[in-house]
Amino acid sequence: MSFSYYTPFLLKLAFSFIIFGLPSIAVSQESSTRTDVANSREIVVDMESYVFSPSEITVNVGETFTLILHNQSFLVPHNFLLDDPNGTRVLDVDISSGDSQTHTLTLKEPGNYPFYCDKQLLFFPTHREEGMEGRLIVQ
Ligand SMILES: [Cu+2]
Repeated sequence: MSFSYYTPFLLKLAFSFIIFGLPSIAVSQESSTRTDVANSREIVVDMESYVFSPSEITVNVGETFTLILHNQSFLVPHNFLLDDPNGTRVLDVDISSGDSQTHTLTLKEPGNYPFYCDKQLLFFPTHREEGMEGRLIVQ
């Protein structure tokens, strides 16, 4: 392992500081109501560079479920963009590194809902292009 092995990562790290600054204590935006959360199925989604796990989630039409989105990255901010089968944005959540957010949803239209992270650092590919995408199947 030479220094050059780490160079791309160190460059990204340096750019991260320049673009995003040091990780701040994020103000978490909880959009869900507590009564919904108490009764809904919880689905944990881990966000890393550059993958969602799980990357495929299946829910039932009309089911109320809660997404618990964890950004596991040490420095990299991610987002969780969810579109409906027609391409209309359903959820747009920014999650800074180490943070997590909870969102409760009820989807009434069956189909495939793609989700992805479109963050991008300068000229690097978007996180989605790096493989950070998945799909929510409503059946
Ligand atoms: Cu990302």
